[in-house]
Amino acid sequence: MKKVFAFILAGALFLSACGGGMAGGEEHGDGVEAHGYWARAAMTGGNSAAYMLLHNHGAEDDALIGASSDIADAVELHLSKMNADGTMEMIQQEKIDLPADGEVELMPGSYHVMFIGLKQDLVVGGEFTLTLTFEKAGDVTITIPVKDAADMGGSGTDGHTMP
Ligand SMILES: [Cu+2]
Repeated sequence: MKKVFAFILAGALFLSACGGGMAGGEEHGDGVEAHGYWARAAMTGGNSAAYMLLHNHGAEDDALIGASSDIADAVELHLSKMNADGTMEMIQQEKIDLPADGEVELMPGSYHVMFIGLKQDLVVGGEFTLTLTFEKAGDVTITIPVKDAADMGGSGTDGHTMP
Protein backbone atom coordinates (compact mmCIF):
# COMPACT_ATOMS: atom_id res chain seq x y z
CA MET A 1 0.00 0.00 0.00
CA LYS A 2 2.86 2.37 0.76
CA LYS A 3 3.82 2.36 -2.89
CA VAL A 4 0.32 3.36 -3.97
CA PHE A 5 0.08 6.27 -1.55
CA ALA A 6 3.49 7.52 -2.66
CA PHE A 7 2.31 7.40 -6.24
CA ILE A 8 -0.88 9.35 -5.53
CA LEU A 9 1.13 11.97 -3.66
CA ALA A 10 3.52 12.29 -6.59
CA GLY A 11 0.53 12.71 -8.88
CA ALA A 12 -0.91 15.46 -6.70
CA LEU A 13 2.40 17.31 -6.68
CA PHE A 14 2.65 17.00 -10.44
CA LEU A 15 -0.88 18.40 -10.87
CA SER A 16 -0.25 21.41 -8.65
CA ALA A 17 3.08 22.05 -10.38
CA CYS A 18 1.18 22.24 -13.67
CA GLY A 19 -1.11 24.94 -12.30
CA GLY A 20 -4.19 22.78 -12.50
CA GLY A 21 -4.14 22.69 -16.26
CA MET A 22 -5.54 19.17 -16.27
CA ALA A 23 -9.25 19.35 -15.65
CA GLY A 24 -10.56 15.95 -14.62
CA GLY A 25 -11.95 13.77 -17.34
CA GLU A 26 -11.01 15.85 -20.33
CA GLU A 27 -7.76 16.64 -22.08
CA HIS A 28 -7.14 18.47 -25.32
CA GLY A 29 -4.38 17.75 -27.78
CA ASP A 30 -3.90 19.44 -31.12
CA GLY A 31 -7.38 18.83 -32.48
CA VAL A 32 -7.76 15.59 -30.56
CA GLU A 33 -9.67 15.26 -27.30
CA ALA A 34 -10.12 12.42 -24.80
CA HIS A 35 -13.31 12.24 -22.73
CA GLY A 36 -14.64 10.12 -19.89
CA TYR A 37 -11.50 8.08 -19.45
CA TRP A 38 -11.02 5.44 -16.77
CA ALA A 39 -8.98 2.31 -16.09
CA ARG A 40 -10.07 -0.87 -14.41
CA ALA A 41 -8.85 -1.73 -10.92
CA ALA A 42 -6.28 -4.54 -10.78
CA MET A 43 -3.43 -5.91 -8.66
CA THR A 44 0.35 -5.76 -9.13
CA GLY A 45 1.49 -8.43 -11.59
CA GLY A 46 -1.89 -8.56 -13.30
CA ASN A 47 -3.28 -6.77 -16.33
CA SER A 48 -5.60 -3.82 -16.72
CA ALA A 49 -7.22 -1.78 -19.46
CA ALA A 50 -8.16 1.85 -20.06
CA TYR A 51 -11.27 3.08 -21.86
CA MET A 52 -12.24 6.50 -23.22
CA LEU A 53 -14.00 8.38 -25.96
CA LEU A 54 -11.61 9.98 -28.45
CA HIS A 55 -12.70 12.95 -30.56
CA ASN A 56 -10.94 14.33 -33.60
CA HIS A 57 -11.99 17.95 -34.16
CA GLY A 58 -9.52 18.37 -36.99
CA ALA A 59 -10.14 18.21 -40.72
CA GLU A 60 -7.52 15.49 -41.18
CA ASP A 61 -7.80 11.80 -40.35
CA ASP A 62 -5.68 10.85 -37.36
CA ALA A 63 -5.02 7.64 -35.44
CA LEU A 64 -3.99 6.52 -31.97
CA ILE A 65 -0.67 4.82 -32.67
CA GLY A 66 0.60 4.10 -29.18
CA ALA A 67 0.33 4.64 -25.44
CA SER A 68 2.83 4.65 -22.59
CA SER A 69 2.78 4.63 -18.80
CA ASP A 70 5.16 3.81 -15.96
CA ILE A 71 2.61 1.58 -14.26
CA ALA A 72 3.08 -1.52 -16.44
CA ASP A 73 5.80 -3.53 -18.18
CA ALA A 74 4.00 -3.06 -21.51
CA VAL A 75 1.19 -0.86 -22.83
CA GLU A 76 -0.54 -2.02 -26.01
CA LEU A 77 -3.53 -1.11 -28.17
CA HIS A 78 -6.01 -3.98 -28.31
CA LEU A 79 -9.32 -4.95 -29.83
CA SER A 80 -11.52 -7.49 -28.03
CA LYS A 81 -13.60 -9.69 -30.29
CA MET A 82 -16.31 -12.17 -29.45
CA ASN A 83 -15.72 -15.51 -31.17
CA ALA A 84 -18.51 -17.70 -32.51
CA ASP A 85 -18.12 -20.02 -29.51
CA GLY A 86 -18.71 -17.15 -27.08
CA THR A 87 -15.09 -16.73 -25.96
CA MET A 88 -13.32 -13.36 -26.09
CA GLU A 89 -10.12 -12.84 -27.98
CA MET A 90 -7.83 -9.80 -27.88
CA ILE A 91 -6.00 -8.72 -30.99
CA GLN A 92 -3.14 -6.25 -30.77
CA GLN A 93 -3.69 -3.20 -33.00
CA GLU A 94 -0.97 -1.25 -34.75
CA LYS A 95 -3.26 1.77 -34.55
CA ILE A 96 -6.83 2.80 -33.85
CA ASP A 97 -8.21 5.02 -36.62
CA LEU A 98 -9.70 8.36 -35.64
CA PRO A 99 -11.42 9.88 -38.68
CA ALA A 100 -11.55 13.64 -39.36
CA ASP A 101 -14.38 15.28 -37.41
CA GLY A 102 -15.17 11.87 -35.93
CA GLU A 103 -14.82 9.83 -32.79
CA VAL A 104 -13.96 6.34 -31.63
CA GLU A 105 -14.96 4.76 -28.34
CA LEU A 106 -12.58 2.58 -26.38
CA MET A 107 -14.82 0.42 -24.20
CA PRO A 108 -15.10 -3.01 -22.58
CA GLY A 109 -15.54 -5.63 -25.29
CA SER A 110 -14.01 -3.43 -28.00
CA TYR A 111 -10.93 -1.23 -28.41
CA HIS A 112 -8.87 -0.55 -25.30
CA VAL A 113 -5.44 0.46 -24.06
CA MET A 114 -4.04 -2.66 -22.38
CA PHE A 115 -1.59 -2.65 -19.46
CA ILE A 116 0.40 -5.86 -19.22
CA GLY A 117 2.32 -6.74 -16.06
CA LEU A 118 1.28 -4.06 -13.57
CA LYS A 119 4.11 -2.72 -11.42
CA GLN A 120 1.68 -1.39 -8.81
CA ASP A 121 -1.86 -1.99 -7.57
CA LEU A 122 -4.52 0.02 -9.38
CA VAL A 123 -6.89 0.82 -6.52
CA VAL A 124 -10.38 2.27 -7.02
CA GLY A 125 -10.14 6.01 -6.37
CA GLY A 126 -6.47 6.18 -7.40
CA GLU A 127 -5.09 7.59 -10.63
CA PHE A 128 -2.02 7.42 -12.85
CA THR A 129 -0.50 9.14 -15.84
CA LEU A 130 -1.04 7.81 -19.35
CA THR A 131 0.41 9.31 -22.51
CA LEU A 132 -1.51 8.71 -25.73
CA THR A 133 0.42 9.14 -28.98
CA PHE A 134 -1.45 10.18 -32.11
CA GLU A 135 -0.13 10.00 -35.65
CA LYS A 136 -0.72 13.73 -36.30
CA ALA A 137 -1.78 15.34 -33.01
CA GLY A 138 1.27 13.98 -31.18
CA ASP A 139 1.28 13.20 -27.46
CA VAL A 140 -1.71 13.79 -25.19
CA THR A 141 -1.05 13.08 -21.51
CA ILE A 142 -3.99 12.32 -19.24
CA THR A 143 -4.35 11.60 -15.52
CA ILE A 144 -6.62 8.62 -15.58
CA PRO A 145 -8.82 7.56 -12.64
CA VAL A 146 -9.08 3.93 -11.53
CA LYS A 147 -12.60 2.56 -11.28
CA ASP A 148 -14.41 -0.66 -10.51
CA ALA A 149 -15.42 -2.18 -13.86
CA ALA A 150 -18.70 -3.40 -12.33
CA ASP A 151 -19.65 0.23 -11.58
CA MET A 152 -18.90 1.20 -15.18
CA GLY A 153 -21.18 -1.39 -16.75
CA GLY A 154 -18.30 -3.70 -17.59
CA SER A 155 -19.27 -7.35 -17.70
CA GLY A 156 -15.83 -8.76 -17.00
CA THR A 157 -16.13 -10.84 -20.16
CA ASP A 158 -13.78 -8.85 -22.35
CA GLY A 159 -10.68 -10.85 -21.56
CA HIS A 160 -9.53 -8.81 -18.59
CA THR A 161 -11.18 -10.74 -15.81
CA MET A 162 -8.92 -10.82 -12.78
CA PRO A 163 -7.14 -14.12 -12.10
CU1 LIG B 1 -6.39 -6.32 -24.07
